[in-house]
Amino acid sequence: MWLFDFVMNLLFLGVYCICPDGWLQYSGSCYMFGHGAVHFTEAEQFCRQHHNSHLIHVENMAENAFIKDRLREFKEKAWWIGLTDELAEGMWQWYDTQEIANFTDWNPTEPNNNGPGQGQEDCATFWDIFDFKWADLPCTSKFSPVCEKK
Ligand SMILES: [Ca+2]
Ligand SMILES: [Ca+2]
Ligand SMILES: [Ca+2]
Repeated sequence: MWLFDFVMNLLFLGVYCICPDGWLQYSGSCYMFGHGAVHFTEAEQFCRQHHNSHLIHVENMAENAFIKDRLREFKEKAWWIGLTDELAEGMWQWYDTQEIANFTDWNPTEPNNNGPGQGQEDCATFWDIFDFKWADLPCTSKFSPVCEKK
């Protein structure tokens, strides 16, 4: 009986407790919401320093909806997504794998590469004014990171 409990505990830990303290688990990934406003590259750096994660790579509608629901609980106005067209204008690539984005959730007016008076916009965000649909904004803007660890 003792052995049975021991094995069950190991299984439980293995299945349910794979995320570090303070991280949120969803469908095979762990997420952490950074609450400091930093540039895009600093945001990616922040994630790498925290359990070697990356800025979020949104694979599908379910993951996107799950994260947007969480973001609505916070006061921050915009959050970095690990998606950029810095290498080639209009070609949106995931920062962790360089893959071209398949699923996206741009607001209908975005990406426009053209914020008022802000010049080029090469980095993607969840933006509260669009109910956290995505918008491109200048990579030098300061927002909070959403980190994802597989
Ligand atoms: Ca993901
Ligand atoms: Ca751009
Ligand atoms: Ca824009």
